[in-house]
Amino acid sequence: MPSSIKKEIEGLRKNLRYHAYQYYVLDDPDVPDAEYDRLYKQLLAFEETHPELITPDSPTQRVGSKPLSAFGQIQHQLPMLSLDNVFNEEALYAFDQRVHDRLLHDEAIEYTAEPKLDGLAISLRYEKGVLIYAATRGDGTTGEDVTQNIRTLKSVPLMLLGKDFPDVLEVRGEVFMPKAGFAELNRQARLKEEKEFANPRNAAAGSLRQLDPKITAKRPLSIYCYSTGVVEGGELAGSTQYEMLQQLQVLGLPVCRDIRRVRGVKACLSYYQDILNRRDKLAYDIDGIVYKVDAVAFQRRLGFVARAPRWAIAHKFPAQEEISHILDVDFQVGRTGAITPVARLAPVFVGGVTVSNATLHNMDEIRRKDVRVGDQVIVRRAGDVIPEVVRVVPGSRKASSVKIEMLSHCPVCDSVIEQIDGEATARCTGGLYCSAQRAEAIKHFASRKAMDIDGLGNKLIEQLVAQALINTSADLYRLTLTSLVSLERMGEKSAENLLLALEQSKQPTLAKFLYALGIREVGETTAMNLANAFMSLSTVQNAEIDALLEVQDIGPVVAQHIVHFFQQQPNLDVIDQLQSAGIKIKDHQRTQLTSDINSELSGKIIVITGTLPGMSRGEAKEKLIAIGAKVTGSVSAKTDYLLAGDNAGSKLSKAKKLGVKVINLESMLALLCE
Ligand code: D41
Repeated sequence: MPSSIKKEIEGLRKNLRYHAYQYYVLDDPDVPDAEYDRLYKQLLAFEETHPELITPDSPTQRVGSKPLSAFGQIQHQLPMLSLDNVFNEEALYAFDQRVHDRLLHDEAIEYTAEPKLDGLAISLRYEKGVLIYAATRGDGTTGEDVTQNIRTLKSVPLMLLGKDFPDVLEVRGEVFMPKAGFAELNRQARLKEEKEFANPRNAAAGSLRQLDPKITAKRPLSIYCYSTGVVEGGELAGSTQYEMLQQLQVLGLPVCRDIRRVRGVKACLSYYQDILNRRDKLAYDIDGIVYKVDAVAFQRRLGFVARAPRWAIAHKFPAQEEISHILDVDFQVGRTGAITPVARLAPVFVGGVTVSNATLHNMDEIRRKDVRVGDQVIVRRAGDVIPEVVRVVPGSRKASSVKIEMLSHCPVCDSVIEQIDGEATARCTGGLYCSAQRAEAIKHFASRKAMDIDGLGNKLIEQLVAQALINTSADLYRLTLTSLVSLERMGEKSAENLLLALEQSKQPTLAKFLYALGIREVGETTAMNLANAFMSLSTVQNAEIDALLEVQDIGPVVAQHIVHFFQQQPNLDVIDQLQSAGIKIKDHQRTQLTSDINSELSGKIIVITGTLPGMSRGEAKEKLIAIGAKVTGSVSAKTDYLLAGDNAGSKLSKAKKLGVKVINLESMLALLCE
């Protein structure tokens, strides 16, 4: 019965479109991936037996069969405009002033503030709800026909949802490659010894420019829509940019979720700062913010100059990549002896600060990138990440450039440097004989997430080690006022404060103490898991490999590092000395055993925000992790609870918007015990 089969097929397609929408546009899937795959396979099977019922808008028809020999050209019926830029606050205020002046409007202007994605502008044309073509921006007037490739993006609807759309709807947006997909693509390229892409933007451009859509289909491309072009035979509901975006989303088109409506320049700037602070954590690369006058009526009155609207402006972030050249290479010795080659650079302003050192990571990376002293290089500083040398500027190599070789002996203690087969890292074999390793170990011991010794900064530790006032972390607790004030730039008051901070650090939790020891590969979480599993320092110390392997997230390598650490006599001596100096590890709470606990919050995904009354966020996090909850940084549809304190801001509003349960500290503590 073909007509019932036709119905079945149409039902499946409708279902698949709906699930793709939930997944790609709303980021809120309501069925597991396996269920989607099952429906998809079912549709494939039907279409195989009834090829006459296949339509181009079927979810199975995203990848066309034939590679093109060249891209056709498409004339944009309405030009794709460009955006003017500003690079600082003054210029943004001037833009806002021009808007006020032209509109003869006194009150603060409403803007839609959008992250400015670093991708490629694209125009999608839908006729009667069906995707007809997709074209690149090109010169704004004529672009390339990339329909075959755009159809392979699962987030681009081949058919609009619902019935409420104009006969002709052109949608403009940015095609981009999310950072995670980019990293994975480059990882694959490395494995296959193929050329890597320089950045997500180039990767997106390269992927879209494939003549064979099968290749594009394998690339993790996404799209966010931000505007419309031609609209004929009907209109989009709403009278503002913000409402237009909401309407696009209702029609099934992906819109960036971080877009906000703000009022006045001050609010624009705080949005800018907020996004800049979160830049590293965003799933996509951006190079600034776009502000658009929200009211369409105002947009019409403002109009255009040359090729750019007077009602929109891009506020660029400081560049994260700049060019400098390598003056020299030093080798730094880390806590575990790892030797890191560091490039000394001609100072360059990048990512908002002046950078004169950048890591070269290790010798494998130096060989892979073929970096030499004297080369011009791209330096990258993204957020709080250590600045790195990304690559050599092609064609910049001078005859005078010098190859970089690994040292045979430690630059600090002269011990032999060895490189274990299969490991990228070379290490100084000096162990605690090496003063650099000692200093790094003490820095780690004193750091905030470890013993949290206030006022004991890295420079001070280096000074103390250089003057042989301390050799190990235990020596810290033998420092006296007299020895401290003998140091350069150390006043009596600071010395007293430091001694007080040392005194106050004497009762760490087991997890913090284990972390502070600096065992290789034992980070905060592993330390917490160890504490939960073994309850006391001596049991961790005496644990055998098999017992360690039972602990959550501990594999053979980490287990071996732990056993090895506690076999070294110098390490045991330091632990003894710390205990004699008065370090007393707090009793570990029996109830914290993750597997035993059955709290309402166990296994839940929780975000913490605001100021909690009488407890730091770190402490609250520890308590939650201890009962097996997962604490994450940002609110999404997957978040189970938001623990909100005073002055909670954007996370709270997002949680409310998404319907995430919001609890305060009191109810969290109550739920912990349930
Ligand atoms: O995220 C972007 N890259 C972005 C680009 C955005 N969020 N909005 C944009 N809005 C426009 C106007 C105001 C002209 C519709 C844009 C662009 N244009 C744009 N992208 C490339 C050239 C222009």
